[in-house]
Amino acid sequence: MPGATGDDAPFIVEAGPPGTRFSEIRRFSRLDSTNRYLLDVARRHPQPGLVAVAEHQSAGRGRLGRTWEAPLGANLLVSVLLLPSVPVEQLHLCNVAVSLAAADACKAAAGVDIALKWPNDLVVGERKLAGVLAETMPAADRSATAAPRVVVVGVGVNVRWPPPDDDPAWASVPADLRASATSLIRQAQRSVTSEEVLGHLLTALDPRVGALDDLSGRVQLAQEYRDRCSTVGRRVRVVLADAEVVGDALDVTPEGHLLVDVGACITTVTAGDVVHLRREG
Ligand code: BT5
Repeated sequence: MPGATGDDAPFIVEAGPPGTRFSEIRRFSRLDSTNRYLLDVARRHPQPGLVAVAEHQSAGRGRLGRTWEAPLGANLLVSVLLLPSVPVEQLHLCNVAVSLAAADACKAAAGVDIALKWPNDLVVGERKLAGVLAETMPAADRSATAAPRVVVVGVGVNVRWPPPDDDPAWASVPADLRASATSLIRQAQRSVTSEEVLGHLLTALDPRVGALDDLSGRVQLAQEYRDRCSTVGRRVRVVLADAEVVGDALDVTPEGHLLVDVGACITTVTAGDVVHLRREG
């Protein structure tokens, strides 16, 4: 069914997996950012479980003003609109729920084992296969009493790009991503579609979104993240806004912060980029 909202590009409406809360998927061929789109929609009508998918994003968002790259039609670019009853200090669990579901989807659709790298990467070895970005509405756009709050979580999963080395499209991959990124087609060596990954992702996400709303569910999500987080137990370099620290990553707190033993003390890292250093010996 075709649809449109205001100035945005036209979209096709599809149903999500039966029995899940994701009853409406809006599929765009081109959009600036699926996260931006759902945040705008939420200002007018916060419809929990609404999903936006784009074949191409002209301004795909990463963290800290960075961009997310994907050529037209090659990868899964999807965002979901959530209205979780989560204490503000645990909002990072929305990111966790989507990360775990995306990892499960990569396994189910392509047989690829994924690890979670703190804070928001899905990796195979040290290569990034997907990135997750959770955003809330700016305070000015929220009513003071509005609860639960709108959270939009977007994930970019590299399905067919970066391509295998012998594919002519390899030339289109920026030099930094050649060294740091991977995709399902590179890891699985077999064909897999974004639609398959999306179906598995939404199916795996549905119970985890339910888990966000109660205490025991949140404890379970945090534990599952710690169990699958490849950063815990590693020697790491953490790049902060204005400094770097090197140490041993000990754990992730219930608030989603990384505890790093830097020798003289244990530092709590709330935001930053992590480099896994080589194991010694
Ligand atoms: C992220 O940011 O990893 C979050 C990415 C979220 C993208 C999704 S797509 C659907 C939804 N709508 C949006 O607008 N965004 C979300 P960050 O940790 O800041 O990583 C960004 C960095 O990853 C870039 O600066 C590049 O170095 C690298 N990068 C960009 N594209 C990549 C790709 N396809 N694969 C691997 N690395 C990539």
